Amino acid sequence: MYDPDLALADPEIHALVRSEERRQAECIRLIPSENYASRAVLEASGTILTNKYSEGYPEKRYYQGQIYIDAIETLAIHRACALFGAEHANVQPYSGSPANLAVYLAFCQPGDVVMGLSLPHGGHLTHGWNVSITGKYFKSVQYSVDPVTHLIDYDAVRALAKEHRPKLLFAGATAYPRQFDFAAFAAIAAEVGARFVADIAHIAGLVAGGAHPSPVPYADVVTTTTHKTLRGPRGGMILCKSAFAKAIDRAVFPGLQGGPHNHTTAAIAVALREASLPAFKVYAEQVVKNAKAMAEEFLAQGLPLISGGTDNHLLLMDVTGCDITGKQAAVALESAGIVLNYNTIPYDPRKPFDPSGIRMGTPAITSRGMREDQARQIARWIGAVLRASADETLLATIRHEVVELCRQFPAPGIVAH
Ligand code: DSN
Repeated sequence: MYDPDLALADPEIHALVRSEERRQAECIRLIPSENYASRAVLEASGTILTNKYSEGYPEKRYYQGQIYIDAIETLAIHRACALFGAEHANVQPYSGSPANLAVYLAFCQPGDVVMGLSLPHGGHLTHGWNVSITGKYFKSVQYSVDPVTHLIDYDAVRALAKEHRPKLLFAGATAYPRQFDFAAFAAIAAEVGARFVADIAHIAGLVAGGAHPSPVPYADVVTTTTHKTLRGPRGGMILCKSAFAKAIDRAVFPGLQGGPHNHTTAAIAVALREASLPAFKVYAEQVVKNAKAMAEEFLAQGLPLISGGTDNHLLLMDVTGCDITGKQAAVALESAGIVLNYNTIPYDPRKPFDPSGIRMGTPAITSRGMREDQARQIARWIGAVLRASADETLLATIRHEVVELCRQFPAPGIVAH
């Protein structure tokens, strides 16, 4: 039987994967939702488990041949519950958006009122933003951050919730550099009879490692992706109280999805095991230390950070004071080997496709073993680029220094070729 490896079977795709591998190895990855999965996680997600269909749940499947798949999914569920102290876990959502959609399906009817942080203020599309199905099929009420402090104003959230009485109250963000007061959200949800949903996609690794308070004691449901700070494969997970287990499981399957991606489930199980080890706690704490070190360096350079700093893995900067837009900044920084994304800032006068801000985070550099000194150096490079983004010589010099730094800190999961 002819069964060649990728290099032989498809040289074009093989070459592109190798090039992407080199790019990931040789640039500084600051996109806060990205990370480097370990070799073990990558290996699990590249296995023959991809060949198997397994609609249903362990010991309740619609296809035969599940002896090992059941064992793998059961391990993943137990590890998720143990790591986060949850009563129930569903590890089948394909990613964060399907995980959130399953929560709507479990608890809402179309047209019900739901409430979340608005996208331009750092929320997520699936927390009810108008272009998302969650903003189209449900009556979405969006809360904002305070115009001066850029922090969530819990009194304002309470007032809005009392006015609109949502069925679901989401806490969670893609661009909020501060901690969430999950107890406050739970109290507001209880006052208005809402289910409290904490979407911890960005901070799951910090929660697992004890570097951010956990919502699990407070939230009815916790959703997350598995590939950001948690450092697993691309996937999703829902944690909930036992009382909601049946509703959540039925919403994921058969409500929303077909067969689970078993190779991903196995890789999630591996990542959850890794996250339970002492080294992961050190990593999670260092992610925050590195972000704070970057913030200090930016502030020392007079570069303004939204909310004045960070408590987590993420920083959001208004770059317009450097006479540059967010997009121009992101493009110039990529030329210098520093990859981040342009982002709206709260109350941004500019459009989302070329907003005022850049968003950056420290999970990936921390996974490479970089610490505060490297974080400060990266912040100095960013400052230099923002002040002279058209200086090709400067960009090339920094690019060279970035590659040197990256060589000193090999990325997990990437084999040198
Ligand atoms: N795309 C993710 C992020 O970058 O934050 C959110 O889903």
